[in-house]
Amino acid sequence: MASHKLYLLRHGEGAWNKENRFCSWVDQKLSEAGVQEARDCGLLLKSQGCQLDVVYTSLLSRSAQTSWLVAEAMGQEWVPVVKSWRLNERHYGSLIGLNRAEMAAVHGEQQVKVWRRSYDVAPPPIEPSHPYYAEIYEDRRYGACDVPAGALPRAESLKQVLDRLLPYWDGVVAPVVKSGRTVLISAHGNSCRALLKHLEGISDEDIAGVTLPTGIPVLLELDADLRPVKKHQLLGDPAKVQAAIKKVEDQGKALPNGK
Ligand code: DG2
Repeated sequence: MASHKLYLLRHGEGAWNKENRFCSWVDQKLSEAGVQEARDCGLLLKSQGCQLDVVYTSLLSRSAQTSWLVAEAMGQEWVPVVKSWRLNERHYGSLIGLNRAEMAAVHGEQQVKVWRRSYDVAPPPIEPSHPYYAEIYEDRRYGACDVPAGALPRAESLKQVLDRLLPYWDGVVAPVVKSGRTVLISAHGNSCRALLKHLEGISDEDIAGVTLPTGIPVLLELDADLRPVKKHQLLGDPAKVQAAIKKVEDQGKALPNGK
């Protein structure tokens, strides 16, 4: 029997989601549409009677901003929000800032799919000469992490995301869920996919087929030992959810204008 509800959420559309660029650890804000997605998500959760106790987010503005907008739309602004780099998006290494469709035109759609959705292949690491290297590693938010700055990732596979996320899940979030409190994790496409893979025991192969669109909440119903009692559900109008999934999948296609 389900005793715990856990909500996972990929933030609303960010400025670089809109431009179809790998955003990853670059701190882009929500687009106008992303702000609306976050508000709509809050209204949807409110209409379902969701009462949050704690929200966890990454250190990236787009997930934090989403958590505020969701809580505001729910009339639950008082709910504590806790942040960790361990919920950050997957580190896309040297791909950061590049346009997916242009990458598909140059390297092929299959290669882009491997970079985006394979479980254990990491993209090439970011080098100090990369245009966004200094912006990421000189940012003071990463000076106060539970690992030294030099140990932060330079590129990650989904497996490596799970490896750095699991201690946070096991040590911080899971005990709160087990205690009966309702948790929202407002994070990113791949940090949510990694956690979903772990909680549902999704195989290395099958996780490639799991796509999480922006602003669509994912409900997981868990038993007392935090084992899922049924498959996760993407909440909201099914046609809208399917269209949003297709949009994310199509981002890796080699369109001439990269849009
Ligand atoms: C996207 C994920 O992460 O990109 O880093 O650009 O969830 O922060 O928008 P998010 C990014 P894909 O894995 O879908 O290519």
